[in-house]
Amino acid sequence: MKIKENNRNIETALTEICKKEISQCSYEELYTALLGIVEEESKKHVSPVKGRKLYYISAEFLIGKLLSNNLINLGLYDEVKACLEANGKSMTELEEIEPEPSLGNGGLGRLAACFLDSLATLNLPGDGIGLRYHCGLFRQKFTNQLQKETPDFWLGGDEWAKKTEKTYTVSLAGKDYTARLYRLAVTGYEGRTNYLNLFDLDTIDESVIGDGISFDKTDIEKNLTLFLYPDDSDDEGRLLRIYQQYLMVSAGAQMILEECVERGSSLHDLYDYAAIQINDTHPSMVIPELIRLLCERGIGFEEAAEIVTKVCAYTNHTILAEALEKWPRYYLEKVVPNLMPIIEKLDEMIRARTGDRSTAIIDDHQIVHMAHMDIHFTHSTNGVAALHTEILKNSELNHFYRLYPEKFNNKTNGITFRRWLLKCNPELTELIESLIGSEFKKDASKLEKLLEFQEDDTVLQKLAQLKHDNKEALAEWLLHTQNVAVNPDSMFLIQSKRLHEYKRQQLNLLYLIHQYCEIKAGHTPKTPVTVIFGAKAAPAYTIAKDIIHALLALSRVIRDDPEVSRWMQVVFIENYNVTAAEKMIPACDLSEQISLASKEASGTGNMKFMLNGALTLGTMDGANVEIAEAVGEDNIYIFGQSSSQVIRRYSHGDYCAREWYEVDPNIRRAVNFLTGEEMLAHGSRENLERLKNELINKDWFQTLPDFNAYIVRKNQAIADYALNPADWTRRTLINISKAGFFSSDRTIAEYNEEIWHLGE
Ligand code: 26Q
Repeated sequence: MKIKENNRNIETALTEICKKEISQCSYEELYTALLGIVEEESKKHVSPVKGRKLYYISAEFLIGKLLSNNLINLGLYDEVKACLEANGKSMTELEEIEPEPSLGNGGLGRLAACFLDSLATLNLPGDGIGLRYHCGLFRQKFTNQLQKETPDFWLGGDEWAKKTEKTYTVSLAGKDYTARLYRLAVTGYEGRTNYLNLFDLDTIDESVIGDGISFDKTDIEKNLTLFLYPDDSDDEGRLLRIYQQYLMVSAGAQMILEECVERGSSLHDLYDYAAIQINDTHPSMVIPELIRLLCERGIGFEEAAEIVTKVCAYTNHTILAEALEKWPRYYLEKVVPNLMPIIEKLDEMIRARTGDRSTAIIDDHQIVHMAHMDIHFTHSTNGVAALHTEILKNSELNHFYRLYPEKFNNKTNGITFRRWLLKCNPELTELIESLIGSEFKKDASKLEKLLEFQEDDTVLQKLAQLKHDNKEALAEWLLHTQNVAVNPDSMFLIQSKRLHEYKRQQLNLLYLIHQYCEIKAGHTPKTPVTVIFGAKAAPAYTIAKDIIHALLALSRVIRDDPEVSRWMQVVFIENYNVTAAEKMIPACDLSEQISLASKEASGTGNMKFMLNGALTLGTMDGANVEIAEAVGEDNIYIFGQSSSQVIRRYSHGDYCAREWYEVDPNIRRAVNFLTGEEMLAHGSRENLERLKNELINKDWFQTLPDFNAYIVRKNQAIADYALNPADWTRRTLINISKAGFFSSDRTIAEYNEEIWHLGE
């Protein structure tokens, strides 16, 4: 279908493909037809690779729905939308047909998706390599105020990722399996087309899934790519993770070498053809695998290790000890017997290089540390926000930093403005364009031009109206998808992200209980608020699930109490995903980024909310620090302990939650409420008691010391919003205008200049 060249418009193309009038077509037919049109159009932007090409290997790519995004990037969106509307069809309804690809979990996966968009937009040759999970991350359902996991069968029907004839043999536990390549075109905004390469086995059998998301974990021929991060609370689950990882890296490494050889590489010069970015430790086995493949092709071990070190770079996304992958040696001996001798040799090389056992690849307890292998055998280790990189250098990875100061660098995360502004907030995009032109779409720093309009009442009024419209749209979506009615005239406070104790949804919970008690005592807030959560908890993460339970129970307590519900409503969105985020973010007034300082490596939701005109209530953590610097202290609400205070408290080991509980009546009242009669009327005693005990006896993420500061700051934000709305809007304008730095185009340009050197 050659649309532009043949001068045929979308209308003719659609009618021709569907063989009937558009008004007579079902949405399914239109979706299929448009998918074909996008495919043809994106092929036109494929161009041969010269010089170095990037391979971004990641266990997750949280790409979101693709139709509208691709149409925007190809410059077809407006035409398609107008054409549909002229024929009585709605773009919104069409979008609902598309299942959301379930290929990621949270930040790290979404970042990978933003990066693919920016690479293609900046005309850089860069592909993704990952896995084609059949059910991906679970679908979240709430029953009796508890999270239940069900499989998300997102595949089937028309798919963006096309099956290819390319296969690679991968040996798992000594047995050969055939990995098949699926390819998904990644369109750039007025840029080139790259690919996301996803591997799968032909033998996967969805019928082995039993109750919920349970399945026989041992039958890898049938289950290997069924789910993303299968439950790793037992040995079998952990082994399955390693099987998955090796399928991805072995097939990926073979594909990379094949492509480079086809383009003329002798493999000795691999560096001139490939740059490989290892997205956290999940793809770390690509290092020994590439060495193995190079040796098989006649290169000596030492040279192979050198080539791989030059080609590969590693990104660290977390400092939480439990997320740093380390595997007992016997796991690897079982799953990847071919790699173990190579990992041993690498370990020996490091023993010869340094006597510091804390940087060993295989430690004295026969545990293999994936991150250690990454740092030793790549040329670059980067953190994802300035503070995070400093913490890596000065504490978490200090011994490595001393060995290789030149390897450490920072790349503050970013988000693609195409999805997180153009796609999710077309009204704001239009307003910005009417004020400063369209350059900001490809050069985000141009948003600063908006500062000129700080005192322009007409602009501020338009901005306020637009926020209100977006809140009405979210209210309608909530009614339609979640069956809850919310008041768009209230202030919208949103905390949406994975459920984890370090992100401290429990701090928000305690605040809400506090407010409930205050309202009951006659102290009403300055304006009604709607507090919206979106979060999935890992299936085996008990306390995280208890926090969800408590929030759902509290939501009912409030709903059933007219005295309180006039002022406060709590909504927990079921199955939070990219699609939900696109509805929520443009409607937010106050963005909650309240992780314990030092724990959130960067955060990227914080950037999305800022770009869409929310103010941030946050701790000095991750990229919040850089957001605060960009907007200035008057335009953000910061509270809580600093990262150095937190780190000190951990190192002294002298934090005692119970002491805080015992001396502070506010804390005691809120924590005790968890198992009071109101909550027990809607929640389960077992879950609520467990959470209460956790807070009093452990509180590993120091919720209680930040509690009072959080209350004060949050109530200040609510009062400012209520009492001085014009000034609030002015401050949201400042946030939007300062969001340019957080474009993933800037991040990718930095990776390219300092790590990849693509196309050279
Ligand atoms: C590791 C071992 C065993 C089981 C699971 C894991 C595991 C799985 C997923 C460890 C980490 C992840 C995902 C991490 C993640 O999403 N990190 C986020 O990355 C974002 C992008 O850089 C940052 O903005 C967030 O701050 C960070 O939390």
